[in-house]
Amino acid sequence: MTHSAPTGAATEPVDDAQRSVDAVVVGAGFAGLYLLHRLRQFGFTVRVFEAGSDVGGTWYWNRYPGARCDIESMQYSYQFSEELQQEWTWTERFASQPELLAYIQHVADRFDLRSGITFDTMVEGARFDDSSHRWTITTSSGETVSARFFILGSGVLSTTNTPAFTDRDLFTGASYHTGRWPHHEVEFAGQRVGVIGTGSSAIQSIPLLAEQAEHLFVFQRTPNYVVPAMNRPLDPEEVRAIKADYPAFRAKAKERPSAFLFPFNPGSALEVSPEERFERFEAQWQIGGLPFLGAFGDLLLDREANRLVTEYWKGKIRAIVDDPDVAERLIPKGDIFGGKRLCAGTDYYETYNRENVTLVDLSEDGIERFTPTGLVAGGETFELDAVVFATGFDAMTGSVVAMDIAGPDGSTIRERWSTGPATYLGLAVHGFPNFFNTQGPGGPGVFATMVTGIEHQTDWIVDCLSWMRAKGYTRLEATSEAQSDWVRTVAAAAEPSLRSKCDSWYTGANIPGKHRVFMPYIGGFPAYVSQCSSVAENDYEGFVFEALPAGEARAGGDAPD
Ligand code: NA7
Repeated sequence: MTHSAPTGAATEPVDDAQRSVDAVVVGAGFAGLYLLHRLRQFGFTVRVFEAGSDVGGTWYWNRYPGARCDIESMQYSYQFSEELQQEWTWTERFASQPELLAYIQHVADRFDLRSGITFDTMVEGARFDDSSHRWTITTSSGETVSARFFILGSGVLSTTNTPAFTDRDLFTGASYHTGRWPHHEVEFAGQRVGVIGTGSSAIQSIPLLAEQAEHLFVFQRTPNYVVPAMNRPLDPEEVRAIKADYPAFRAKAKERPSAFLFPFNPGSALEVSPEERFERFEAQWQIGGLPFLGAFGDLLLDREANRLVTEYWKGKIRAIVDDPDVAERLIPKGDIFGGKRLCAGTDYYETYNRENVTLVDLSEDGIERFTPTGLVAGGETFELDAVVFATGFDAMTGSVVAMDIAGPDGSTIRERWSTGPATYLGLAVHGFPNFFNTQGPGGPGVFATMVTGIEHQTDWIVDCLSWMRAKGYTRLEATSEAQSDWVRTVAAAAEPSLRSKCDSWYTGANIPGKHRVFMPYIGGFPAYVSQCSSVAENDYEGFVFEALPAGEARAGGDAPD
């Protein structure tokens, strides 16, 4: 974790042309960068605002020890440029955060994207004006920009959640959030370290923190299901084989519901003998990571199938963890296997066999309060030098409602979504013209390989804008009916899945007071693509379009033809 990000770009004085553009984009992660590139390719003028000092999004902020992607690097990468995918060489099956960040920085440089990005600047508000069909966007630096279109690439997991623990501010030791990790090396040697949370971020960091700390206390409210990632260096032969026809490999992946190729058996776990079932689980276990869920097609659809995989998994954990009492505390009680995103770890359970690691069970009482030198939980006081909050994110909606985004009647998305997010295709929101969100609620999000989903949504948005420009339209808005239909489609897709029956960040259950609804569309990537295509082919059915009188504005704002 020695990589230090360069500052994204020098802040140039802003000229008039930059105060009025076709599109303002929020975020310079995978989504924002591709939006910028694609919009420029089609002749739209763009400003991107990014809170961080460099590109990278998730991979800029999440620098905690062990941070790594759980989707294979050959698939978790852009495919819009054959040259790019040929020239970049991934070194590991699952890329580490430094490698992912280096890749994103390479993309920004290769396609000259930094010149379109204003770093260290947050978009605070946006207001749509119906007389000009334009958004006025305000930023944390006090800048105001006018844009025909306002597009978010602000991230699914970017608004961190730090629970309001009693007296948290009294703690005088060091504290960190995994999602806002410092850019310098953090030293834990000789320290008593507490990690709060046992989600994916904690699971990746705990084994490495345990190696450094004098003693590591893991404060666990709910145990998670973790399978071994089986990460390894990539074999140059396997890379060569994929690169020999990368487009065909990508096309095959896009036929899968998750837009991700992995060994998958569509059969039922209930229709095979116990021996065959065990062998199948064992084979997928050895493959490692999320593909474990591909052992049978009904693991997340049928409670009995889910119980069987849980039993197999419990046997594994009990065999790894030496202390039977600790092992039982690490096993979720009654939760659906894979209901929360399955975690892929490396030496996670083995870490609990170390003498310097203590698992603290918060399931009964939670953390009572912080003190200047530690915290109190279960009536016991823990003296700590440092605390790592691995407490997750206000997922999917957090980064959207953090901004004051107001439609023509002054109402905000924050208000509209207080009873749950509603979108059309996950891309547009009724009442908010010329506004698009990427990877938000109602879209496939993390249920399809993120970068693939981003490319699809971006292409769709830019095609739509180009179509509007050709037709002379200056305003589009999703109809209330189309949005309601889509909300029903999203709910219907979620209904058969056991995932929709769980408390997780998918349902907003991790944030106190957040409206509970299963937010992503899990009907599968091919079904999503087909719905988006059919809308586009039918002249963007479900949207209404308007044009300002000729002379008042050209479609697409200031874009050249
Ligand atoms: P997660 O998966 O949301 O995990 C957050 C963890 O923090 C989880 O174990 C929570 O326990 C715990 N938590 C949250 N609030 C509290 C309080 N108040 N007290 C104790 N423990 C708490 O976030 P991650 O960053 O690990 O991963 C997010 C995604 O990033 C992941 O799914 C991958 O897609 C990548 P809980 O389960 O709520 O009881």
